[in-house]
Amino acid sequence: MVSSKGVDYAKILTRYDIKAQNEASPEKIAEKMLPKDPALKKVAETVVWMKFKDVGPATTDALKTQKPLDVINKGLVVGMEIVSKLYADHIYYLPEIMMAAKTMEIGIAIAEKKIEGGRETKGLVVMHVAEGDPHDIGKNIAAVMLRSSGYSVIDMGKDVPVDEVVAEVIKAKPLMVTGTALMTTTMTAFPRAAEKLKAKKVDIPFMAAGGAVNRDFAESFDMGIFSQKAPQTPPIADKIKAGYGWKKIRAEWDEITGGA
Ligand code: B12
Repeated sequence: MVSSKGVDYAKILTRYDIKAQNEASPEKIAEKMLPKDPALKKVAETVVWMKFKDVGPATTDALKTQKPLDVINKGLVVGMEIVSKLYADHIYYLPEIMMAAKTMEIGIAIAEKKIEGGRETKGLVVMHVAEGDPHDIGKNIAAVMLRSSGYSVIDMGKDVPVDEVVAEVIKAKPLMVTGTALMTTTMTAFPRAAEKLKAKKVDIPFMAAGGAVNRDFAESFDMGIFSQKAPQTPPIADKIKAGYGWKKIRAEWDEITGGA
């Protein structure tokens, strides 16, 4: 009879994914991604550790030495990126994501008030999250970026039916329309909306964004252009304001955005 005595099961049945997770503490993961600047680091940390009460003072402090947009992009948003990584590694779950997002929003509201200019609008952008999709955190960040760069935004919110998007674009006549989809089941709303707009002779760039979308998909339908990260949106909008159509944006996408 075969005996199992003396067998070291750790050498036979090793779950390398679990082993890696156990070795990586959230503090170690965060440390690698946190900003180097001490004030921005403090801001990002309040998001990572969901410190509602500390985010205000940390943001106000950072604003003494950093530009408001840097406090948002290099502090608060970096904190949220770390939270997304912790979620992907199964260290954080949805409650932490929601609390971190709330913390980030408190900080954004403070930093946003310090952004100068933007009184005279450069143009109008209609933004929405795809029909059936509740994920609006990324869209809200992109809206802040656009507003702070001097654009007016009509924010239609989340889970917006295709026909409502079409009606709003026809009524408001924006420079461009943006759509966010984080679910593979909802991103198909964009080509449907673009098709309906085309039928009404509307020919403006339709920016498809959000985790479910990639450049190939965004450029697979007429009018579709891609933006991967919220801060890429203002430079694209500036080109549209300068007269670029969706075909030219696609052709010069790498130069405009500095690559993905
Ligand atoms: C938070 C969250 C939720 C929250 C959303 C709260 C909210 N108000 O947004 C809640 C709890 C409601 C939720 C629900 C669901 N969720 Co969810 N959720 C997430 C989670 C964990 C984080 C998303 C997030 O906010 N990230 C942080 C932000 C900052 O990142 P972001 O949105 O990607 O935005 C960045 C870019 O994409 C881009 N961007 C985004 N929008 C825009 C717009 C413009 C114009 C530009 C330029 C850029 C841009 O810029 C941002 C930063 O630079 C993701 C997992 C993940 N890792 O993505 C799952 C995830 C998106 N959810 C998922 C699912 C399946 C669901 C549910 C169906 C779960 C369920 N079974 O019930 C439900 C939806 C039910 C429904 N139909 O109503 C899946 C989608 C899978 C898929 N491929 O289809 C994911 C990927 C989780 C997973 N791995 O399975 N969810």
